[in-house]
Amino acid sequence: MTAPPSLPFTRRRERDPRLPPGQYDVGRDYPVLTAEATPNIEASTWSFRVDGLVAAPRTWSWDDVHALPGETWQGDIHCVTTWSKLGTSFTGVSLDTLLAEVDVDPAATHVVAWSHSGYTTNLPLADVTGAKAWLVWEHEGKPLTTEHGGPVRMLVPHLYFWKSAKWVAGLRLLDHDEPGFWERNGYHERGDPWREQRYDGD
Ligand SMILES: Nc1nc2c(c(=O)[nH]1)N[C@H]1C(S)=C(S)[C@@H](COP(=O)(O)O)O[C@H]1N2
Ligand SMILES: [Mo]
Repeated sequence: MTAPPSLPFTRRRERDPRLPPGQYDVGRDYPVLTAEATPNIEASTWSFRVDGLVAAPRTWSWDDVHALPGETWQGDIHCVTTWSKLGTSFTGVSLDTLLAEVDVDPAATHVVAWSHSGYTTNLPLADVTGAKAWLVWEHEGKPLTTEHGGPVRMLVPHLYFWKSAKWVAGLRLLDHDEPGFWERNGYHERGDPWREQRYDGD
């Protein structure tokens, strides 16, 4: 018996293992997705507040967050509308660093992030601690543009990108879950792209 001829032309190109199910590589593009009107916030007036279940609320200015140890994150981001941007980077400060400066009540289980523009999104506290979430002001070495959330946005890259609030203004610590803007409009409470948690009930 002779071996059957190999048919290399029938081999499918392998899917990039960095792509979660149902996602495609958007390439160099970086789409803008904004539900509200894009606000114009100056770095000099931007602030970030942590309140709710903390011993005392705390507010940081642009200069305050820049005085903290900075970090550059490299990896992939995934939008629920199915584009992913692979191998990108953002620079800012870890939420661990900020939360270490407030006394978090052990009863806190969830957070709501809100934006200067009124957008909100909810997350389990465990999804914004343990080196998983940042406040960022640079994208690929350049200042974050206004349409992408500048001067400062959240970055929670292990969840769908709607959890990464642009023009972020604060984080409220809660002892219960409280749906944010998209979560009240049919999107999943957690939004793990590897489990394809796009919509409520997925
Ligand atoms: N304030 C605010 N943040 C937001 C959004 C928004 O509409 N408003 N959209 C979310 C969604 S759905 C995505 S995919 C990303 C888009 O970020 P980009 O416009 O920088 O690509 O921001 C998230 N953060
Ligand atoms: Mo999105």
